Amino acid sequence: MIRRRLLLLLGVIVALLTATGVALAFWTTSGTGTGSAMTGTLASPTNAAGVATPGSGTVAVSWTASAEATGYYVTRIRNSDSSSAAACGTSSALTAAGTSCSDLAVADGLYHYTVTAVLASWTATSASSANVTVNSTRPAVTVNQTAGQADPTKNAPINFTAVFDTVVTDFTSADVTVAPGTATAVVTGSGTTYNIAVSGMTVTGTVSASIAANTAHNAAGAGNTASTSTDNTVTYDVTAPTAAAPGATAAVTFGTTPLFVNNEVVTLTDAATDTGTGVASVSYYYCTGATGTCTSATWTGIGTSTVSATNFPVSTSALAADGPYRVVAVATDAAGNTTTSAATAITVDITPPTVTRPTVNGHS
Ligand SMILES: [Ca+2]
Ligand SMILES: [Ca+2]
Repeated sequence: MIRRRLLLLLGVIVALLTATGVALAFWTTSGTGTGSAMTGTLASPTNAAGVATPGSGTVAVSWTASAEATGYYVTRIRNSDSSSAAACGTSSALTAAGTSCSDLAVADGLYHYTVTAVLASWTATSASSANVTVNSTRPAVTVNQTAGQADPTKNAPINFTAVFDTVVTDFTSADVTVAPGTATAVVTGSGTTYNIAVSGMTVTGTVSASIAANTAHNAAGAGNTASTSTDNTVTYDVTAPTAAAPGATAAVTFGTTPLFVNNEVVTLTDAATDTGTGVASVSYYYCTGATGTCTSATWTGIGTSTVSATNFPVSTSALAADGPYRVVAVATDAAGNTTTSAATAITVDITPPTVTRPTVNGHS
């Protein structure tokens, strides 16, 4: 009978030791006299929860306090293998005082959390939180000038292409950073690929487009990383070159204006300049006659030079007939802006004077 009672008692003790969520109290005493002690039960924390920040390894863990607890420690359990790890930098030896903490640098995976209340040597552990998915993957995006976009260009809009490595759901025109500050972007497209049309530039300069971090989000809510680019700048040039009236020289010349050219090759030059993309070429044209306008409607081409170092020289013997001419230069910059110079007057006289045999006393 005594043995049976002992076994029963042992059974009760084992049951108490293995019960979850119930704390065990203990105390020691020595000496004599009287004293008092309180006993009670340390309740488990409740409402343990974890919320992962999309695109990061951070989980915000929270719980409802246990009345008698002096601190808490948090345990992260990986669902795939039930492995446990100390979370939030807490442990039984290093408890947290509040009712929330951040669990940092958590590897991607599916987890749940428990929170353990501590009072002296008492502990009481919460029920598991709901599952928490940690996924630190963020959308990456490239921005480059669109294939076929002229660079340099004098035309707007200037087009760029944004390509995300995963579908984003909330990418808008407001998410694009453009330069110069006067420019605006209009985004079209969906899914992973978008066109960014930039316009509103008022001066010659460099136009660029980029996307700051965390402006567009994937379906899980993770914000993008800042855009990267191979070439996201386009030179915008709306400043026409300057072009003076062309110079004209020949091996034998007399005077300057009008230039007298005695059946010589004429070399035309122009010290054209340009702000923005630089002078790409100078073309020369002539119109016959001493006066009147000389435009593309009436002129005849002489030639084109791209040699800026020597002021775009073109040599010609095209001015073959006697008479007055006007020669103009048309300077074109690398973006296609053009300027037509004032005219330089040239007089061509390739007909030698006729000489009559002189007569002496009526005899030749
Ligand atoms: Ca470029
Ligand atoms: Ca220019």
